[in-house]
Amino acid sequence: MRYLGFILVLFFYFFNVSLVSAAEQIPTTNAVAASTTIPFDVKATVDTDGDELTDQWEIFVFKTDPNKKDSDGDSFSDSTEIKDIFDPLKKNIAKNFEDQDKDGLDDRLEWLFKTDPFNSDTDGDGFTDGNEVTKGFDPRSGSKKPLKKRIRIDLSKQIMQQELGGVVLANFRVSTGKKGMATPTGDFAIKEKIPRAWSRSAKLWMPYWMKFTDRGHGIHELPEWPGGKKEGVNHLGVPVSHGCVRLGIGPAKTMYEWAPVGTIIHIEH
Ligand SMILES: [Ca+2]
Ligand SMILES: [Ca+2]
Ligand SMILES: [Ca+2]
Ligand SMILES: [Ca+2]
Repeated sequence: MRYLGFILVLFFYFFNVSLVSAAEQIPTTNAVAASTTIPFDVKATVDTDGDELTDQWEIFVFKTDPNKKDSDGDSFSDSTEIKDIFDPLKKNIAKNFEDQDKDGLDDRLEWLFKTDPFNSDTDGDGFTDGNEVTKGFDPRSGSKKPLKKRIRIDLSKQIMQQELGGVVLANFRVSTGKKGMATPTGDFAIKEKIPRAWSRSAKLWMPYWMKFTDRGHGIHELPEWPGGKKEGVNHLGVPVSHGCVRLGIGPAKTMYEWAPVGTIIHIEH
């Protein structure tokens, strides 16, 4: 009996040590445990207010009101605002959506791709949802067939949309053709890509050039004078070009690297 206390101390010592070391060895244990306690069901269909967001997505993901189509009362429904990358809880504020399962796909895109925002690999094929979307694959199926890429340009809004499988991945501000030199509307395709093209007529460099008409229309970064000065930094959002579609520094490179030759460009008013 006189050893009982000693044995108990030993027992608790090892018990605690093993708990600590288990937690240290598997740092994701806590996150997994927390997510499995959330009764979120990606397949649930109840949408009490009929705003396209099921009650599950409203309550557990976006924290919007499942009984009110327009949670912040700004006349735009919760789903419209989320699609347009706006905050459904604050009036007229663009939003950086959270990525609750840290898989590289934010909650907005999880909703649009119909993936599970609390499971980093919805289709269980070993690739995270974010990785699949970045590479252009469907995060909901193990299919090796890439999703369709499309570039949509809205001349009235001076916005370019990067679309994958019909889902808008991002919106970028553009500057298109000015009056009398308007950018043509319709469906085109990227004909050629040149990392840094030279415009003989304008005597300007056009970085990240993607040509889409034989008349010389293309998408490119803000043009650059031979001395390195950028043209029209303040003109994004205003149609001032000679017909080309200008993108800012950053978005131009993003789109150049993302869109292969042949990608459809849809241009409308
Ligand atoms: Ca709803
Ligand atoms: Ca609203
Ligand atoms: Ca995510
Ligand atoms: Ca996957």
